[in-house]
Amino acid sequence: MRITVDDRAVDVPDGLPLLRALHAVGIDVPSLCDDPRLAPYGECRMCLVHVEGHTQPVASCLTEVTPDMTVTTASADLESARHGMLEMLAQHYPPLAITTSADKPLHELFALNDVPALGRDRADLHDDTHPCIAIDMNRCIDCFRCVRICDEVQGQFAWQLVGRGADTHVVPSGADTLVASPCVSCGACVDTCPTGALEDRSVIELGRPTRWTRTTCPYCGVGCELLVGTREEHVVTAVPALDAPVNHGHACVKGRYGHGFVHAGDRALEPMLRDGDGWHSVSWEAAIARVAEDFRRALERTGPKSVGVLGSARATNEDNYVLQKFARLVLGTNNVDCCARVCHAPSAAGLRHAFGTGAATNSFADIEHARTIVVCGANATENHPVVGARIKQAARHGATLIVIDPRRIELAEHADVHLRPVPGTNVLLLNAIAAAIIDERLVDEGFMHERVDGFDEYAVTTAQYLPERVAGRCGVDADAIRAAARLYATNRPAMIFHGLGVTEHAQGTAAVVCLANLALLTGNVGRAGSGVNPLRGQNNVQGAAHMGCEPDFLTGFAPIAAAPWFADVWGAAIPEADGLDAMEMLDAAAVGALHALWVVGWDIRQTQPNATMTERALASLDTLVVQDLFLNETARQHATIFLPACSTFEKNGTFMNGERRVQRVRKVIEPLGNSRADWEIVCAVADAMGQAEQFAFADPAAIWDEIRAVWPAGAGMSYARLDAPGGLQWPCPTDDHPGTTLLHANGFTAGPRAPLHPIDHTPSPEDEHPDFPLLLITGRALDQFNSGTMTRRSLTNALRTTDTLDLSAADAAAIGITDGERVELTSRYGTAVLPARVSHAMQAGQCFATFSDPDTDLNRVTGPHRDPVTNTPEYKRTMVNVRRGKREP
Ligand SMILES: Nc1nc2c(c(=O)[nH]1)N[C@H]1C(S)=C(S)[C@@H](COP(=O)(O)OP(=O)(O)OC[C@H]3O[C@@H](n4cnc5c(=O)[nH]c(N)nc54)[C@H](O)[C@@H]3O)O[C@H]1N2
Ligand SMILES: Nc1nc2c(c(=O)[nH]1)N[C@H]1C(S)=C(S)[C@@H](COP(=O)(O)OP(=O)(O)OC[C@H]3O[C@@H](n4cnc5c(=O)[nH]c(N)nc54)[C@H](O)[C@@H]3O)O[C@H]1N2
Ligand SMILES: [Mo]
Repeated sequence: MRITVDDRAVDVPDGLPLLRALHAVGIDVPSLCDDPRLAPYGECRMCLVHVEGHTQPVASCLTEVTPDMTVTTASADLESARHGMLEMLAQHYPPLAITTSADKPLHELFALNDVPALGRDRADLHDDTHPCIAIDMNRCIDCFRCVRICDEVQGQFAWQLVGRGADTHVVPSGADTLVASPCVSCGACVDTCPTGALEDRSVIELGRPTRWTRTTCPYCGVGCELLVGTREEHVVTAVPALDAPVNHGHACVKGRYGHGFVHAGDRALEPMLRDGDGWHSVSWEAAIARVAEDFRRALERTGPKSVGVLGSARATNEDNYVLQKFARLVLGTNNVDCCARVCHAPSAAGLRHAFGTGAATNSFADIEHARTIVVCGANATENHPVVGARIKQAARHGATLIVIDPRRIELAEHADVHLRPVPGTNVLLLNAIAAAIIDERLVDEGFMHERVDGFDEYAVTTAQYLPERVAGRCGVDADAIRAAARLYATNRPAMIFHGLGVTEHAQGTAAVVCLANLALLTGNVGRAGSGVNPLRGQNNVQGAAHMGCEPDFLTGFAPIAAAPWFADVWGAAIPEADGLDAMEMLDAAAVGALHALWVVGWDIRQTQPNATMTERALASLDTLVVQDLFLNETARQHATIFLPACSTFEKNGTFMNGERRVQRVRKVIEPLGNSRADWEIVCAVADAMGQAEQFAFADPAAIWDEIRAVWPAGAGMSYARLDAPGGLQWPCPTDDHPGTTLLHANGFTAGPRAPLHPIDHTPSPEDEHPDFPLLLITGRALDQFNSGTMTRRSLTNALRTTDTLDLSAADAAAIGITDGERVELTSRYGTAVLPARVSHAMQAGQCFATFSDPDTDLNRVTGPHRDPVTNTPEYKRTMVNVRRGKREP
């Protein structure tokens, strides 16, 4: 739209309030209370402008842009109004605050307008209790951006207003300190604060960043884009990128404050060889020669089936591509896998079976298009917090929310229907929802007719699972199942998100297919706001598997037997023998059939189930190479060779998020100490084993170009194109293809129609036992990440210092334990000791524990059972007993 600003004709974007329209074209109008993430507020009066036809100046943040309007942004009276406003703010403002952080918007305005601060610092207005956020309310100017961003973006309401009129001020909700409020430490309030009343503690301690680098968060599969602030090669802070399509200027506690691990005092920065119980440092040359020699020996003695490698869901696509190529080309084995195995392998297998492509059908942006959202076995507000907050906001703004989770997770508080199945009964429950849809004639007949096969056979099987028949076994009321079925089938589009509560069960793949069946039955696939969407785990777990760290698939999920072009690009044949997956490799090691294993970025000792078995397997290996940032538990207890990798802040590359989006990872600082990028280490070993030519990559871009050459659906994603905010979502086959936000819009991967698959329920082999009366669910909590190697070494650690066992008040009383008391948790497989928490989220008969602390070693307790299709462990169902811990002597 064309308007006149300060006597100039200017074209501003449509649909923005005047202030933001002016900012969009680079015209500077000051403001203290506006933030593009928030609804316009009109509190600070700094953005006053003259608009022709108005007698008084108007607040531009609240003014609509109209065609041909004439705006004046600078004049003597505007200046004097602003000056007056600043003088008022300066009355009580502490001068020292300005000198320590001159670049805050308010401080810049004070300087520009020559307004001195005249207040004094009141000690009682400081709150230093939060480990990541420093609070100095001397600087609060009542713009309420913190309050608003917490409400409007995070949906947490951790700040509140007290007092009236001029006496209104901001305090933590329901508590004296922020840390005791409902705050989830997402840092949004700090990020928006224009004065430094709220500030990152790390910035105060390390100094203001002098360089900012855009990259992708190293934690979960959401893939938030961050700007990482550094000073003298030191990571100081990370803030969310405003123009990132994934996170729109939002982040969570880990992306925002979980970066301290990079500079942790115990980062392992030298290659090391085991020396009895200890280690001695060696040169890279010596370490690499030793890896090559050990693998060569194993190959000579027992052949390629006796060696294996495990890729890292934390490392880049380029790292993982090179590693699986190494396994196949240098070691001649398909024994290669990654921790997608223990996580969402059932999602990939189930969705491939149902729709032809084993990945999320839709995008996070669809959350705002869905009328119904189903969250099944996923605790999104803790584990994918940026997506979780979006789902929460959608529910607040009228979307129907159905939560299927045995625990009363935070999203359940916002749900229209909360179904709480006994862990391990998803197939019963999801079939019951399908049976109710068929029974109540809510099937989308048109969609069936056009795009779906096999309804009749499916309906016969599914009729066995009517809600009234299975309600007792899944522990959910039949009427509630029917209510959920009606909402899902009729209030469309309806979008499913699912997590490990679906996949980490003995029925993992079966339950994913059940979800896909529901989407097909109701026409909830192939349109915006619908589909089946696994909330993928780590930053690059989607990518690690997709790059070919999978025994049965090459890059791009190409089946080994049907991808002859790889041999052309690689100049050598791909091994034909079936490979072992990660679980099978450990099984093989335990019986002496696997001799050498190279584990990159995966702490299998701490995170694999049934730790006693894992230990036995690892102890049986002749060679265990661990390549990691730290001497994690796998390295500390069992490795024979340690190779120091650098973190993703220290290298270039790409990650693939849970919505098939490839985004750039950019080097923020140089590799610390002697650490090296994973791909470089792998190429050096390939070289030492006589395969230099196929591993002569100059940089990650060269690796990526080879990836594009073997992966047709990724061919159009050059680094140049990926450099844009948000990168690209595959399929993206050509240089001019825009990428794909929605799969299966007009047909499925294999053809125009997809079949419904009848699925029967098979009970878990983890059966009930009188000695183990409680059912243990294991999973995560907001402030720690998986093995905890990174979050335990960051400021975030203070927010959650130990694993916990949650149980209901009824069970706690029956066992005779109080909140915080240490308990002994025992299963058929082992024992762990950890503090108990009485939690209203738990039902009687069930308990829940996290697994981030090596001292707890929670996986001593979990068992050997697996999903029969993918071998994914049944982490979510272990029968246990809980006893009062032994008294301290
Ligand atoms: N803060 C944080 N974020 C993380 C991680 C972390 O460690 N910490 N890890 C990342 C990784 S690797 C992953 S894979 C994701 C995992 O993210 P999620 O999938 O959310 O993981 P969990 O917390 O393990 O389990 C999810 C839920 O499944 C429920 N559940 C258990 N059994 C059943 C069942 O039989 N049926 C149903 N319907 N629900 C059940 C549990 O009560 C739990 O609330 O998170 C990623 N993000
Ligand atoms: N009881 C129980 N156990 C579980 C689960 C559960 O729900 N319950 N969930 C399972 C699931 S879903 C998962 S995904 C696994 C996760 O288990 P892990 O994959 O072991 O956990 P992470 O903490 O994600 O970290 C892996 C390792 O990568 C290292 N690392 C980080 N960045 C890099 C890098 O750039 N290069 C290299 N070389 N190393 C790097 C870290 O230091 C860490 O040692 O745990 C599984 N274990
Ligand atoms: Mo995971």
